[in-house]
Amino acid sequence: NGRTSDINITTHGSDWYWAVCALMIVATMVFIGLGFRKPRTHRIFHYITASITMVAAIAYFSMASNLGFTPIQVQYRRSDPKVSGVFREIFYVRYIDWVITTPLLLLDLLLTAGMPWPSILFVILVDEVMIVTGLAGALVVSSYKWGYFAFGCAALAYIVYQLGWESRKHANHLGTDIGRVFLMCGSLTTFLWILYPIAWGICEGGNLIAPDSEAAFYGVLDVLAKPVFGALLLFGHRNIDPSRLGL
Ligand code: RET
Repeated sequence: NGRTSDINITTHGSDWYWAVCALMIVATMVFIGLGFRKPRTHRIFHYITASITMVAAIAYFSMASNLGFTPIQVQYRRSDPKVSGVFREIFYVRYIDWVITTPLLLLDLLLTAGMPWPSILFVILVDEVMIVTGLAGALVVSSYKWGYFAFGCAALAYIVYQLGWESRKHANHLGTDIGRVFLMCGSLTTFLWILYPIAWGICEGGNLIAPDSEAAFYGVLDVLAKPVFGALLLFGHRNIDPSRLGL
């Protein structure tokens, strides 16, 4: 069945990944359907949000099928680098998902706050740095992986500052209704995004929990950060004209 590592998901992990995959497909269809009930000029947040769950559905299809991973040596000893050791299944496909979807999540939030394009582009660039350092760290065997992790955490700190301070103030200036959607979706995002490096630390980083537990941890986070976040965001936008955001 294509297994080439010692520590893998079981059928329980796979079933859970299938369930999340199905949920992402349903969410994508609902978000697109809701968009079609609006005039073309009012669909921007539906398109962005549906793209996020669409990409996630394919990532979850891959992981449920036990694809999109590479075996990475864990329990590595610098004193004896040739020791064959144990290999853990590391799903690099997560990072392909995140490198596409986290900029779209930030676009949802920063457009809601009416932020100027140069600010949006820089936050997105920092976000790409965060995801790529996370991938590099996950693939590195030695303890240098924690160096990459530290760069990623610094990038996340900048994103949290932009969401919690600059963008929140900007959203409040545009009106109390816009301020309220931003506060709700921005707070949810800040809270959830801080949990991702914790999951990474005990899965890809420290190999402290099994891949099935990893599936549960990241799966719950992704359901809250994508379909639940998207539903709240689109609901919050129901009475907001995009022209007020310069869109
Ligand atoms: C990594 C490891 C490096 C340090 C940090 C990370 C943060 C990742 C985040 C991911 C968010 C993903 C989302 C996916 C969509 O559902 C890459 C784990 C800080 C915040 C929201």
